[in-house]
Amino acid sequence: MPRRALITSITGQDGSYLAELLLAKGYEVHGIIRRASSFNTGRLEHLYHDPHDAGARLFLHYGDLGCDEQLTSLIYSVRPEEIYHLGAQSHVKVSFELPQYTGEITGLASLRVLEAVRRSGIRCRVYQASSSEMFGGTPPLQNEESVFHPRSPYGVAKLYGYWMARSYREAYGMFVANGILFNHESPRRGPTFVTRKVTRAVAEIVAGRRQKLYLGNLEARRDWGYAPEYVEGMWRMLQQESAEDFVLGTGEAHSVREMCEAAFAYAGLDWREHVEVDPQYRRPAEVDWLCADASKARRELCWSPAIAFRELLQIMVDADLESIGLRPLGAGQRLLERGFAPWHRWQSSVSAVLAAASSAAH
Ligand code: NAP
Ligand code: G4F
Repeated sequence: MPRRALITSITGQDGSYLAELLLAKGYEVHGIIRRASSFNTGRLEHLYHDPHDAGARLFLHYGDLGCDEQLTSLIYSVRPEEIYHLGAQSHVKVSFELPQYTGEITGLASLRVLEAVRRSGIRCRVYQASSSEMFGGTPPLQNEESVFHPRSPYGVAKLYGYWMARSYREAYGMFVANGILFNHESPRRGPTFVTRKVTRAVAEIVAGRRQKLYLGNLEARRDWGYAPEYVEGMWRMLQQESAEDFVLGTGEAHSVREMCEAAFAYAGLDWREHVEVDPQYRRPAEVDWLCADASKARRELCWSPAIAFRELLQIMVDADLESIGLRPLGAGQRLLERGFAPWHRWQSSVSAVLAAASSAAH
């Protein structure tokens, strides 16, 4: 029998990569998607087979994080051995506009998952998608022992989920691991997060479709890594003997300004000619500087990311150029081909990349 996993919100950046990783490892994967009036499964299309096909191992189920009916019934019917709770309203700026909704979907939904598992009596391992946003105003380097000081409704909601995970671990002996992940990006990153906003703009400027890109705070510093490597870390957390919390990040931070400079320069452009500041993209409270100390993950999970900041941007710019019909500049593509075996980007498997990243970490 294949091992079974349930991913809440399989349609997101991480959900889609994780589904791919688990399928490559032989799992049967069940994912929750929410009903939408247009397709929201673009990140999964290359993986999906008709469930009637013999050998189908990916199954999608409608559900919403605002309500536990589907969670409970899936946990009973699927009886997963591992649950990856990834679903969230994950945009920090949006959380200031929708604080109550964010509390409901990003915070309380974690409790819904944990409580559904507890009531089912099924023994399964749970991954809680915690965030470096919980550190907020705490100066770097941040690790598992650092003080939390969230600076947004999103950060506060994530902190609620984090403590619920710990509480269920301590009160009921459940296997619940918090992955405290720093920013991780990819060609599948949502287009309103800053890296993807920049790499898409670079591609469109190269194509002559636009001239300007409007951003908010250029001085904030983030620790940006490559998403497929982070889903490998999530999986490793659930393979440990006991449940613990782990920080994942590269240990290198850059400002939004430096990120623009590097992404535009890769395409032979001067960012200063194209980027303008628009205060509407600023947040009521900013998180100034996040930078991970991931030494515990290195030591105990043998996890260390191979893709660095500039390489990440090269991968993303190449993918965005290709997605609008231009020829990729090639460094991002070559990097993955050379270091990580065949890379097929947006529409197809990254399993080979993950396999190579995993063996590189050992
Ligand atoms: P993402 O791309 O924004 O994906 C979020 C997922 O949640 C999507 O599948 C989305 O569905 C789903 N969702 C949102 N509201 C829902 C609802 N009411 N009911 C059901 N599903 C709902 O996020 P991500 O970057 O993959 O991140 C995955 C998790 O890790 C999130 O919890 C995020 O907060 C956390 N995290 C991310 C990072 C990072 O840098 N990426 C770092 C730390 C923690 P649709 O596709 O239909 O919108
Ligand atoms: O790309 P961002 O929106 O990501 P942010 O706020 O760091 O949150 C992401 O990472 C968290 C982990 O630390 C996750 F938990 C969360 O779910 C999400 O994935 O913004 C990064 C920085 C911020 O300082 C922001 O103020 O970029 C700055 N920024 C400047 N101009 C902008 C913009 N961010 C966005 N989204 N759009 C702008 O125009």
